[in-house]
Amino acid sequence: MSDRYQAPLPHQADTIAAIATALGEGGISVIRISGPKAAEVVARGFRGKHSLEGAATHTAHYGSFTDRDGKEIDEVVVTLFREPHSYTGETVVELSCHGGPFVTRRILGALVEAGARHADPGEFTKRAFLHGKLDLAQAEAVADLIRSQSDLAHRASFEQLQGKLSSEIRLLRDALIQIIGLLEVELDFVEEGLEFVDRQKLTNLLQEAISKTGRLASTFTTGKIIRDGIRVVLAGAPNVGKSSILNSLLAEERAIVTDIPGTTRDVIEEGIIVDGLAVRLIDTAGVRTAESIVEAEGVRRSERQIENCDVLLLVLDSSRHLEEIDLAHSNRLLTSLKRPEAPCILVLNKSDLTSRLTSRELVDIEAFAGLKRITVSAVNGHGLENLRLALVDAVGMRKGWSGEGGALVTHRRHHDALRRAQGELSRAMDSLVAGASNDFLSVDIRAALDSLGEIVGAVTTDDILEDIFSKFCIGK
Ligand SMILES: Nc1nc2c(ncn2[C@@H]2O[C@H](COP(=O)(O)OP(=O)(O)OP(=O)(O)O)[C@@H](O)[C@H]2O)c(=O)[nH]1
Ligand SMILES: [Mg+2]
Repeated sequence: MSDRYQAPLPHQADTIAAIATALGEGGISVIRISGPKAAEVVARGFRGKHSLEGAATHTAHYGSFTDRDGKEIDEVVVTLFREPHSYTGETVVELSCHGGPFVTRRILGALVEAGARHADPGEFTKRAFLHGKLDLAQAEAVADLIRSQSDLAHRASFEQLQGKLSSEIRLLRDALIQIIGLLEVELDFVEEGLEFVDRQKLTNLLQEAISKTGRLASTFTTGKIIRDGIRVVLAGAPNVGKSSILNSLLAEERAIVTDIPGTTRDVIEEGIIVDGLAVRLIDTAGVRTAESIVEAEGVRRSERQIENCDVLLLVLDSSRHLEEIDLAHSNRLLTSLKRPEAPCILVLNKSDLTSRLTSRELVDIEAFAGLKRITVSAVNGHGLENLRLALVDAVGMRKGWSGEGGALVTHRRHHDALRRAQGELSRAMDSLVAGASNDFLSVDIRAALDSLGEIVGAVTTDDILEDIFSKFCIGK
């Protein structure tokens, strides 16, 4: 089996260019050029002390950059990385100019006129993968690292970029290759009726591979939360103080608050960080029998948010008794929660006012049975810290994730491949127990080897690559 994906050879690739920094006004912008003619293409417009074409790798050169007619566009610094010692593995030039969109685009335009092609999204990283600079899991980590918004997400993506997941996959694949080796050696002697691989040893090796694969796949529960953060929906009857709680948690007056029921009509979403974890807070319209079309749409939107949230905060106003209508709302909200595993917390707001909503009243309500209760005041801040911690607790992340120990699976693609491999290995185990022949076993173990190979890109298809790299930004 070939162990590296054979794509159209990047050696025959053309030279690509793209703006690598975010487009906007800033100190500098960087344009990245990669390909066999990178130095040549840049040299057409570069006017410096020395010629770029003869320059050594890992050198920086100051000069000006001109358009095709020799008109100067800007002062630039170009850094040259000669093949294979670069991000992509090809010759790469990074051209820094003044950070304005107009100037940057003009230089990019001049580079294209000089023979470069506009890069596709993720094409630099794709080339890095095709040249073996990164494996596929590491390439995916590049996009995650760029997008990370919390300490944990950053650490998880950085570890993946450094190869922590890849090396665990490699160990697993090596173990499978060892088993296949044992089975195939024996196959050579089958005609002589020899069986010299101890079945018990084979069972143990296979069992170990199954457990390790399963254990790695199960880290996805944590990994998904770390990478994507948690979605927390604030829901409840009108006027209970949902928007006020959102504002207090954000420490800014983001949502409009009034004493008129039905103030919030659309969904408001903002992010905070709790214990290093990204939390998306979603404020919704108070659910009631919507009187106007606008409100009715707001209510529908709230319900849609609740359907796919990670934690539901059901807010009640503790300064008044529960009424029939509150119960009807709460029940309706709780039934919108399509994922029964998503935890729901009862938030008793307005604790600064005289409490009328007694525990007694709540205990009797069946729909609230077993729900965690937190008393807060959006006005004086009482209980808000508890609420913040309860969010992290609710998704099982109170102790956090230390980054120590084994690798973490943060992508559904990796998780699915691991589960597939686990299934294939379990099938092989069944065959082993049933006394099936070695080639029978080998087929399933090879399939598992391929499934694991998909994670790091040792086995892949153009479709998988297209799917992964098209999600990158241009210039990455
Ligand atoms: N005393 C007191 N008043 C509060 C508290 N939280 C909110 N309020 C008041 O309750 C009223 C409604 O607050 P909102 O935050 O707009 O309530 P909401 O649940 O978002 O209401 P809708 O958007 O209409 O569904 C406002 O007058 C707030 O000032 C609180 O903790 N204590
Ligand atoms: Mg509101």
